[in-house]
Amino acid sequence: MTQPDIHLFTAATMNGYKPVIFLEEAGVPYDLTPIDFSKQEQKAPAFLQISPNGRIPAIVDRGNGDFPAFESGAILWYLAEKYACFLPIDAKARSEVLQWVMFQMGGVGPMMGQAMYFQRIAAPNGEEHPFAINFPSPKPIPAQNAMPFGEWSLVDNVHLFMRRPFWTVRGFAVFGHAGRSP
Ligand SMILES: N[C@@H](CCC(=O)N[C@@H](CS)C(=O)NCC(=O)O)C(=O)O
Repeated sequence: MTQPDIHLFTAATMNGYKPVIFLEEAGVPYDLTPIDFSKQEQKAPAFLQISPNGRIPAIVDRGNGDFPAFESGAILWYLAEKYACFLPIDAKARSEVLQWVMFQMGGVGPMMGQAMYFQRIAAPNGEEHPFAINFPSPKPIPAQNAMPFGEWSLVDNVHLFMRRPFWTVRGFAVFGHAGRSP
């Protein structure tokens, strides 16, 4: 039996869901290796060849010379181009989607990750730092300032950005984070 092109390395986390959502929504075959953080599998030398930052998600595209990709936003972008879906072709529409993917990657994701670390890991372990805990965490964006269609506001209305006509890699990038607050 032929193997699917995409082999995914992931775990059940907010970033880990992103390529899974893409692959399921696109209906393309893939297989996956679950990465067990408790065993530090994300830092194993073989995995670092695929994901140099030692984090999930990552993919290997067997259909493209075993091309490796890490960083969830870059993976979504790569998959969108490979399968020609969930990323508009028109330059302005495409840029608009990618602006929000970048916003998620550079803002929402890291800020929520850091907030969660200080609130849920450091504090219960005796490292309670109010300065870090009170550092501004991502706030809902007023709908009128969000998407032209009111499609997406950060955490206050998950189902709006999921509406099918607007379902692109932008939605896949924010889905895992949108329903949670640090
Ligand atoms: N910017 C990266 C973040 C990836 C990331 O933080 N992954 C976490 C899980 S959500 C991870 O692998 N953590 C394990 C570790 O840091 O050792 C992306 O979007 O792919």
